[in-house]
This record gives sequence, C-alpha cells and structure tokens, in this order.
Amino acid sequence: MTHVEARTRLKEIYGHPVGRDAIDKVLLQLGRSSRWVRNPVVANLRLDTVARLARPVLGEAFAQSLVTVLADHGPDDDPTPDPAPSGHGAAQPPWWRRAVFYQVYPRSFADSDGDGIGDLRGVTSRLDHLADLGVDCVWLSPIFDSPNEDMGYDVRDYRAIMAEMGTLADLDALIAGAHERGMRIILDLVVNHTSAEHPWFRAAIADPDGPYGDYYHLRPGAPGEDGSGPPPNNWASFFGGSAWRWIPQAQRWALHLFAPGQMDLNWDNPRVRAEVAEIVRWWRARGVDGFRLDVINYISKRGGLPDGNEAIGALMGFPGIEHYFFGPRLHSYLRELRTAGFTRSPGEPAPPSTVRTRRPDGTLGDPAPPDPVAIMVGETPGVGVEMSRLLSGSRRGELDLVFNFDVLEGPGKVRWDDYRYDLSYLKRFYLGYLARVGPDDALALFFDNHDNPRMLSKVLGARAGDPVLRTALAKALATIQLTLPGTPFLFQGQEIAAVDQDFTSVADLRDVESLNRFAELRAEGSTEADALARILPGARDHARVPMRWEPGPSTGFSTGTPWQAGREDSTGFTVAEQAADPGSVLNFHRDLIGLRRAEPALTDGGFRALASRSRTYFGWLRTAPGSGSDWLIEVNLTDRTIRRPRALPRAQVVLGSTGMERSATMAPYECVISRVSPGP
Ligand code: ISL
Repeated sequence: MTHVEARTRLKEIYGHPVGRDAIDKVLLQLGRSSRWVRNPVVANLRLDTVARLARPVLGEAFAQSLVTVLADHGPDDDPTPDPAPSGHGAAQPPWWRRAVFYQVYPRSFADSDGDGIGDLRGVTSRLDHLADLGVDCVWLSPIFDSPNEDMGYDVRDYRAIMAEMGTLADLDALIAGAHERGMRIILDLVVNHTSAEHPWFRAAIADPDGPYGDYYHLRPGAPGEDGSGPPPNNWASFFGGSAWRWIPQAQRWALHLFAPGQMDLNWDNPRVRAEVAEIVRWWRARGVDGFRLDVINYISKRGGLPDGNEAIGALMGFPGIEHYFFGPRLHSYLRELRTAGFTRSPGEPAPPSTVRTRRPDGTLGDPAPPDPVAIMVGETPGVGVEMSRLLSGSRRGELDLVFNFDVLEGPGKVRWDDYRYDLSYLKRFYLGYLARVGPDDALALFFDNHDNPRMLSKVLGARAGDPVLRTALAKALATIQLTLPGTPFLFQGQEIAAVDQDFTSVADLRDVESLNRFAELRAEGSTEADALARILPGARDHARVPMRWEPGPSTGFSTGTPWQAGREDSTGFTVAEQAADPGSVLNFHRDLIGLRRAEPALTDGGFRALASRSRTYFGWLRTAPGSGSDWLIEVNLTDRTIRRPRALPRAQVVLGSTGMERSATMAPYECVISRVSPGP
C-alpha cells in the first residue's frame, strides 16, 4: 500500500505492518479481540467510514494520525538485504540465538565498599553465581557517570563510571572476569537523552545558536515569553507534566520525554549520530560485547514536533507519542549506527579480551574471535509484533533483538492497575507472536526488569506469600521463558523467585516516576494513603531493592545501610538457602539452563503448540532436525489441579517441578520437560 486515503479499506491498513500493530494496540488497550478486525464486513469498511464510526471513542483526527505514521514506513523503506554475517539465516546462528541473558541492576546487586550502593567490584565478586547459573551474557543497567535523577538513565559522561560504582579499571576487571567465565557483557546505552548536566547540554544552553544548540530540541518561546506561557507542543513527559522545560538562561524551551533532567537529543543532527557511534566504538575497544539501547525507538521525532492527537494521547496516556515512538527516520538511524558503531571495521585491533566459548557440557573452551557485529538489543516500548520484526529482522540491518512489552500486562490493563494477571493471556500472546514470525525473526523473552513489578506478584497477588505456590509458579515461568523459541532475559532475583515488596510508606520509594506520580495525586487531593495505594501496583521500586544473597537484614548485599531497603524477608528465598536445596527455584534454573545447553532442540528446534485453545494447559513440542530427540514441555497455567489433554505423545520426564512422573493430571503450576519417546 503506497497511498493511504479515505477510500482505503480497513483490511489494507491491517495489512500494513504499522497499521496492524496500531490497530492491535488500540484493541488491546480497549480490551477487545483482534478477531473483530478480521470480520469480513469490518475488514471491508473504508477508512472514512471507520473514522466516522470510531469518532466517539477515538476522535476526529485519529485516522489521519494513523495515515501519517503509515506513510513514514511505506514499502520504499525496505532495505537491501543485510550481507553482514549477523543474520539469523546465516549458516551459523549468531551466538545470542542460544544465549541466556541476565540483567544486573548494579545499584542493587552487591556492594563491595559498604556505602549501601551496589558497585562494579560487587558485581565482579558475584560473577561465579552467574556463571554457575549458566548465564551467557550479562547486561549491566546504567553505570556511567550520572547525577542519578533517573538512576543512571541520565548520563553526564559516556566515558566515565559513576563514582559510587567504581572506576574504569573496575569495569575492565569485570569485563575480563566475565569473559574468562564464558560470559559476554553488554552495557546500557542511553542516548535518546542525556543528563542536563552533560557538557553538550551545558554548552547548548550557554549558546543556543552555537555548535551545540542543535544537539537538543531547543525552541524559543512566544514573544515576551518568561516560561509561564504554553510550551511548544502538547507532548507529555512519561514522568508527569509537560515534556518541555523552560530554560531561562537560554531563553529556550528544552524537550524532555522523561524527567526534567533528561534532555532529548536531536538525532536529526548528524553530529549527534556521529558522537553516539564513537561512544559505541570506544566501549567496544574496551571489550564490551554490545549494548541494550534505551528507548531506542524514540530517537526519531517527526519534523516540526507537531501537537499529538488528543484521542491517541488519552488512549495511550501520553499525548504526542505517535510522533516519536516509531519515527520517520528510525530505520535509517539504526542502520547507520549499526554500521558506524557496532560493526568491526577491517583491521580494527582486537579488544583486550573476548569471551571464552562454552561447550555443550558447560565446560570452557578457548576465547572466541571478536564478534563481527556487537549485539544491539533494543528497548522499544510501544512497538507491536510487526514493528518488532521491522526493527529486528535479520535482513533489516537494524537491531538484533527488541523487547515487546505487550506481554507484561493483561488486555486493557496498564502497569498502575491493581489486578491479577491471567497466564492464559501470556500463552495467547506468545502463540500469536510465534505464529507471525519466520526464520529471520527473533524474540526476546522477559517477564521482569527494573521498570516493572515482579511477574510472580502480578499473577499471585498476596498469595505470593505462600512458599509452595511461589516456588511452583517461579519454576513454571522459568520453563516458559527458557524453552519457548527466543532469547531469554532473566532479571536479577528471578532465579530465587523474587516478589514485590510490602512497601508501607512513600518514604520507602526512591524512583522519580513513583515520587512524581505520588506528588501529582496528592496535588489533585488524594490522601497520602490513597495516593500510595494507587502507585504501589506499578511502582518500579519493587524490582530495584537489594538482591537477597543471604538471610538476615543486610541480605548479604551490603555491610552498610542499603540505598533502598527491601521489605521482603521470607525464609528460603535467598541465594544461600536455595543453593543448598536441590528442589529450589535456583537449582531448577541451573538444571534447565544446563539442559538447554546440552540439547540443541530446546533452543534451535522447531516449535509446535499442543492443545492451543486450552486456557489452563500450555504445552508444546520442540522438534529436533535430523536424529536428535523431540521435547515435550508442559505447564499448568493455574493454581488448580488440571487434567492433561488427551492424545499427547509418549514422553519420559527429564526435569519437572514435582517429580519424574506424568499422570493424567497436573498439580497447580506444575511444569514438566520430557523427552519424547521414539516410535508411535
Ligand atoms: O516506566 C515507564 C514510563 O512510564 C516505562 O515506560 C519506561 O520508562 C520505558 O520502558 C523506558 O524505560 C527506559 O527508559 C527510561 C528509564 O527511566 C527506564 O528505567 C528505562 O528502562 C528513561 O531513560
């Protein structure tokens, strides 16, 4: 579809990758099924008719906004196939296809010097825990120098370590230590914005017409403007209020999609793009194996920064979002960065160390040659399945993996809602996703990260306090995450079944997002108790408390006072306790990751869902090409005993949460991984 106009039919829009994701997103948000669009009568409706019918819900300009975004990503946008050997279609799949990633939130992982803040030496001291678990790649959340308005997601110096976390020498040691243990290491690249304290921003506001003025989105005010007038557009900040801040010194408005100290960079400026590529090369030369790219789908903003559509703003919660979440030049900027920053150039010196390879039995081999292209993992809030494919398909030459966040909340729900997540949605989400991807696509599988409450708590609510249910569900989620086709990203604590905190006061919270939201609710008249109750279901703080290494108040995290205290103190849910218990969630993760490494069908094998319509039973086969054996994976998605579907293949249990037998029924949240028996 090259030309979208009023006579275009809904099915044509739905046939456009961006149109399909946009419509699916709206339906998901409204809690409606996408079957609705496939109904032939609806599918044949003309866009102008849809716009008229949808007006009460979506307002006047919705259709036009959709058309504009679609036009940005037309067929002309298809790149020439990527000849680089990074593709998944290449003879040898890239390393990350089989890898298990592990996200460390360094501030809360391990504190080596007793100041209460986790640090790099702390991470290094715990590398054996990660290697024993079977991790292939460690991702460190921000460690660069930062005033920490948003916990390091506001970088002041891209080539220095945050003082409280250590030094460049500490990072060099960490990289070498990880490589030596068979683990790659990636860092967080936060380049949609910099801190307001970054020298570029300081220079920009000191002289808005000078060389740095165009590094950011600076806009003059209306005549006589003193900052009290209306900002340049209606875009909202994700952390509350307008996305614009008046800078009196510069007599300019400055754009910040996040906190007021996180200034959005202007990626349309080639000098900005060159700076970013140079930062990436600098870190690659130190041995870093790639980056997770923070909100990377937000970097290209529509020219002129027009007002956002009110209806879309109301629906998504953030006016303006359609002008930057999948911006017009996103693809070309990513391709440029991949080539200029992430791809090794001929004759480039080897980094100080590279990862030692791991054999299928887990033992270590020789150091691998440097990767031809360092891995690019995109954090891409808001993109749907088709946009994910456009950003990470192996022929696209853009990102390698992206995070699709739609799995994290049930239909019609947002993070702040207090509800119990229904795992039948998780099954539906993945079956739908997997049915739409091909060999060129890759999925990142994740349930927890530093921006979300714990999945265990979303599903169980207060019943996460029941150690039996908690253990069973943690193993079930691990089974799903580690044996579906895709690349799993564990977040620290998942391996010991970490759950949400029982925060009782706003004084327990540290995150700028929670604190701003609390202040807004108070300003609107909520009582303190009400405001707290409304932010706790979604507070990012739940996942940011110190790692529980040992029982006891300090949890083995620090000898000092932790920067943020956890409140969870259940018995049996620390690393030390679980290491000693063969039936623990920790040992289940180890066994399962070991099995994955030994049995290629569990990572590379084909996928076939069983009983796909069941809302309670999630079962699938991983089929081995050639002579290897097939695997049957089964999970009870409920807290009840369920019957297994009939006519399953005969199979021998290899790993299970409750024992080595398969009977007609499955216990609450039971999970079983079995080798399919040969023969009929
Ligand atoms: O918490 C959110 C806003 O309501 C999420 O949408 C989150 O901000 C989004 O996923 C982007 O997250 C990343 O960038 C943010 C940072 O605060 C998050 O910690 C980071 O993961 C800004 O850099």
